Amino acid sequence: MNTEVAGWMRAAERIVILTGAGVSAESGVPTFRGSSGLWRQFRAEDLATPDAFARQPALVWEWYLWRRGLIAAAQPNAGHRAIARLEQRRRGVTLLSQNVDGLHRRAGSDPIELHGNLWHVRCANACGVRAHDLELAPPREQLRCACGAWLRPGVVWFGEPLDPETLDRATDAAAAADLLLVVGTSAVVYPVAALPDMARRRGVRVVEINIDATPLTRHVDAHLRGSAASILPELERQV
Ligand code: BJW
Repeated sequence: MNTEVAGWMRAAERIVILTGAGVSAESGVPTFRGSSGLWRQFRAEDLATPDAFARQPALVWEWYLWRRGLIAAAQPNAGHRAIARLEQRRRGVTLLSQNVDGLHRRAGSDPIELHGNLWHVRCANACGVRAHDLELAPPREQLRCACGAWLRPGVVWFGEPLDPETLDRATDAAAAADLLLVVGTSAVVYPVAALPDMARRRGVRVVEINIDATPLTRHVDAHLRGSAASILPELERQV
């Protein structure tokens, strides 16, 4: 099956790769769902919503600062690096990621980040202040914008719209692809979860790489069961 998929990749002019938390799992970054997912320890509704931030900003920041610490200590894995090599070696490869951890960038990729980036902050009061790569740590004053409001993580929470321009770019890329690789995502969080189905209806070949089945599995042209860090380098070597 991997050989057939590698053949599809060689023949494709435009390849889109859509990644989720599973691609960073082997770097030691917890996924969201599943037996060791983040949502098992913390309820998403308690932490990753605008309401939660409005109620308990300090608690939500504590969770994000804890995750920043985990991610800062992690390294991109063989899966991230295989994607970056593919982008460098071939024209027409577009990376879309739901991940906010920045590990694709550290591997040398230039992803379209659909759910934002954990290393970015912006003013929670939308005064216009945005910043990248702030070294944020308690004390709490550092988490305040110059306008006096809280700063917030530059990520997309449940109930918030994705940046329309970013979503349009991702949708256009997926619709125009010859091949869409969907890697390490449970494919349940919308609107991103709708991209593979939209692409398939437009005749794009869809391949899923995941250690488990997902709601997408029965709709794809091929499901490669296994870890992103083992399958992606194997495919990249054959392309
Ligand atoms: C491996 C592996 C290995 C493990 N190798 N694989 C339509 C229907 C129903 C609901 C909705 C709908 N449209 C919108 C909604 C509501 C909601 C939603 O989708 N809810 C569903 C959960 C039901 N969506 C939203 O609220 C979105 N906003 C929106 O639609 O706004 C509309 C609007 C318009 C106008 C005005 C106002 C609103 C926003 C969604 C934002 C998601 N945010 C998060 C948090 C980001 C910040 C943070 O990190 O703290 O994004 S939630 C979380 O889930 C995170 C992820 O990017 C996202 C997806 O998770 P992912 O990546 O798939 O991870 P997991 O853990 O779920 O899966 C890991 C997978 O890897 C598993 O399959 C494993 O098997 C696999 N795996 N190890 C390969 N080694």
